Amino acid sequence: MLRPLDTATRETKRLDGVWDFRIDRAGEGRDRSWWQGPLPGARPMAVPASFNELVLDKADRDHFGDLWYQTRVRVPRGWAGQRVTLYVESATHRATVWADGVELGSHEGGYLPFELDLTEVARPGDEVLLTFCVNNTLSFQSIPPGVIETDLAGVARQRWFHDFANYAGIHRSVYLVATPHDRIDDVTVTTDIDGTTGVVRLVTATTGDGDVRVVLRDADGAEVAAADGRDVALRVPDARLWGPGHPYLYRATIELGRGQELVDTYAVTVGVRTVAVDGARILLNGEPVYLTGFGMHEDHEAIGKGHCDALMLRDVACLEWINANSVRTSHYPYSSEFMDHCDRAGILVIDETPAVGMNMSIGGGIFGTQGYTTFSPDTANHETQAAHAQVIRELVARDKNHPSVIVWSLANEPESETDAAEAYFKPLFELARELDPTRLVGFVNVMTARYPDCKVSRYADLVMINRYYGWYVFLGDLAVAERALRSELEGWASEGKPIIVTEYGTDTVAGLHDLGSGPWSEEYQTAFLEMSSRVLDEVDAVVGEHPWAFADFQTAPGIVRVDGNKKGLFTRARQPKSAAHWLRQRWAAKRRP
Ligand code: GCB
Repeated sequence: MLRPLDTATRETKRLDGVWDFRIDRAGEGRDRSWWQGPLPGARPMAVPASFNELVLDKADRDHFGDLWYQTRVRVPRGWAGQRVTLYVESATHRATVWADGVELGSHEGGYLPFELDLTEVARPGDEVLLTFCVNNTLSFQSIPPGVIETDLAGVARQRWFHDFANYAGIHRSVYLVATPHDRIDDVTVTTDIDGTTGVVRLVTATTGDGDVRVVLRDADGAEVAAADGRDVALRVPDARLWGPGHPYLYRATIELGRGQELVDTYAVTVGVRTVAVDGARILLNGEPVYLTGFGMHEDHEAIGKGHCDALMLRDVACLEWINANSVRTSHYPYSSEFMDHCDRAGILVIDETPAVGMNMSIGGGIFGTQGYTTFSPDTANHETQAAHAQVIRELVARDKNHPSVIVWSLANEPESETDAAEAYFKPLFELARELDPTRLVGFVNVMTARYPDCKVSRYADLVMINRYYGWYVFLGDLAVAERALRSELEGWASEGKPIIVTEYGTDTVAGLHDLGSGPWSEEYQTAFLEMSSRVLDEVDAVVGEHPWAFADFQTAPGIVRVDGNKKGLFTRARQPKSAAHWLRQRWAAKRRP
């Protein structure tokens, strides 16, 4: 499946805007076949956006179950004879779609795209009525997991275990796409470096026969290499490499032809770079790299997890201002626009699946048993593992051509100290490596599976750990926290793998100042970062630091969450807290050769 793109043989029409919407409080829409005509009782809803932020009634906002979306769209009349599809970038957490009452299909998983064929239904020049039934419930068989429980008052409630709001809706763009019936179906780019020559391998899958021609052009549009075939290795003498500070992008055009006829054409950007592990170092283009940056969230006031180019660029501007060279897409795949930007800007990405909250000793970021066993026939089981494998497949399929992606993160803070966890994760590591042998594979280890108790990290190419010494543990006692952090990092370092500390931080209320540097104050956040940074600098195996988090974000209500999680270095409105200025200086120094 290829992303929508306008080319000489392809056209796209973006369907974003105000759609009709209805929250199915009574769960009646499926029985009443709401896809068969105009949605009864509809109200307006923005696409893309999280519906939760645009409805003010609490019961609506917290609704779990079905959400109905509908729009009427005219299929361009010039599309006759083409294959017409609907490409949905994100419907959280699953959706079924109808066109003029005909069911097109369904997709499970809220953060990755899917494509449905509506060639048979769409009549070029006519309108078609599109109806989406989006469903936002979480269960132990979904990724991420959740459970519906009945409270003391007998009311059913959706519970989830991850520490961010369970925003839902159509979160990214929806496209109508016209492609030829015989077409380019998939393109896989991998790159290597041979002396000063870049080697770009391009594997093209097509439906229908024909000849494939690949042309690689530099950033000025000049042809630098070309070859014929479905599996070609292009050699680029004196290649300009891709990396932070020099995000040079080539562009490959792929043409499927028959004689003089151009059957289909598609294009992808190409960054020539290699990534490898050498002992306890990560090598980018053969040189050691040190990651500065954050785990983030797609999270903004009023639109929740809805994608917005302007807000994305504001995030990116903050990343540049603070001298970050990397991010982790905690805790789910981010929009393709964001991934494109990371390619353009030279930001390294740890690309994470939505597998977060698979640990029944933590809930919403807080340690404490959740009343379930993580891995069992009734909780995370074979079905969950199959859903997890599927998101890994879909993530790699979507993001495999982004030079910015250097690590696949299979999960955030799952249970990893038990035999059951090992049995669950081992095949997932094997799958990820089989799908993509060119990148590093890891997962993010939690504090309850400290060194040397973890049984999953042995399958990873690198160690990624979240540690809260000085916050959840040893709150307010940074001297003891420092000893504990050092001792644990030294333990992990003895494994001989590179370590990235993917989370460490303190909740910090912007504007709260304290001469005594007490917890929650801006002074404490800075003191905590000074302490942690001192330790990270002492341990050679540490090759990356991602303080938690980039910005404050919304969570479920909780007794340690005041209008959300406040561990941001930036506020939710993307203004720096004092510690951000300190970090900016530190990272400026790290950038110097
Ligand atoms: C974690 C989680 C993250 C939470 C954070 C916290 O370990 O990975 O999702 O938001 O802790 O602030 O508690």
